[in-house]
Amino acid sequence: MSRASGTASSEKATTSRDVPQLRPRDLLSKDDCLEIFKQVYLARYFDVRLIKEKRRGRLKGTLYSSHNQEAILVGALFGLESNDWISPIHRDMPAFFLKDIKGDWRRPDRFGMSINEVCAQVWGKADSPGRARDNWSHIGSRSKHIIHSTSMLAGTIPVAAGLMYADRLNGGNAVCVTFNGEGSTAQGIFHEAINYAAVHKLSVVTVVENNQWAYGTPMELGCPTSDVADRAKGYGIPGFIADGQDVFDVYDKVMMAVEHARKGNGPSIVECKTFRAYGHGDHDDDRANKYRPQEEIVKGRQRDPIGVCRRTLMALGYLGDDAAELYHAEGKNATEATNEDFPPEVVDFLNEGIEFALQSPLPAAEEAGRWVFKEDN
Ligand SMILES: Cc1ncc(C[n+]2csc(CCOP(=O)(O)OP(=O)(O)O)c2C)c(N)n1
Ligand SMILES: [Mg+2]
Repeated sequence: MSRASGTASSEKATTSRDVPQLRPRDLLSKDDCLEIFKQVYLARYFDVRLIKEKRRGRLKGTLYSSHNQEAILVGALFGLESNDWISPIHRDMPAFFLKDIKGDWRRPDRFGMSINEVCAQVWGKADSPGRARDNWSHIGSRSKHIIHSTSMLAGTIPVAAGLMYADRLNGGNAVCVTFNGEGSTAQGIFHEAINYAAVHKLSVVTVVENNQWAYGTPMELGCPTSDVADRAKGYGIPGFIADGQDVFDVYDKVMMAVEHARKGNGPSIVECKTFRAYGHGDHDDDRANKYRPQEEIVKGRQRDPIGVCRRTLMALGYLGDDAAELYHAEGKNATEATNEDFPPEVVDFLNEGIEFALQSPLPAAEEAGRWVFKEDN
């Protein structure tokens, strides 16, 4: 497969377990499917809006865009049980609020972070989960079942393995979905952790967001096989390949992996083929336009996850022509998209989070020395 194509067909799954006749998506209701569509818009709007906020001078820090990769986050998270665990990393910022979001985005008791918490974190404010010690994805929450993200690529997979071992010993039946880039699959800890999980049949689903680039390194210089999922054979576990532009294909493959784990059969790898829309971070945008051929960028972004999802819903009869034409975010960058290109509830939801972050104070200076040593509170 060419690097820029960013697609994969269901038939290419390298697992011995074929796609069942009744796919997991076939059990989704019309409301579920429309909710999934709205969540894809939400993840896109988060990205577009933060880029705009930074350009307007209202936000500092590096942005790691998940533009063009939203279907992976939404598709992988939608079918999880509330108390399942996840471990997002730098390119998965929306995952922190998409977890357990279901149909009620503002439910206070859900197992995911609120949009207020996530925005306060992005803005580095006192009300952020990380209490402004760091910004972006360096957060986690034991109570919300989100493993703390660190910069060490693949570093959360062994944590997930340990966690799932503990969960089993405690009589639980949770699954942990870890998110990783294809670059992280070259790390020693990736192999060690998945091997351990395979030997002990731990419920760890390793989602690999194969966006073809690890910073400035193309896939073929970091991975000797064209499909990361092929590595699963070496651990004796299933390796699924999903079309990362198609939220329903991601949903199917992740749910098959989750089901496999839930039955006590252990871990899987789910490789989602996609393409990184921008630079590694926004500091890298200009360079990425030089080290990646223009044709590759155009091709890799051709199948916008919003458009792929829209067409599926139209084919199912869940979206009529008028409804399908309402919002035009598809294919647009932050410079081109406006609020009118997104459903109003998506815009309102993020507005609330941003307002909260802007009014949240900067942390007090004394905060810096707290929690270095054990404290009572
Ligand atoms: C162990 C380790 N080595 C190197 C880095 C530096 N680094 C940060 S992100 C990155 C590229 C990651 O690429 P990939 O895993 O494909 O994820 P993507 O950014 O494409 O989503 C690198 C090399 C790191 N954070 N950790
Ligand atoms: Mg990558």
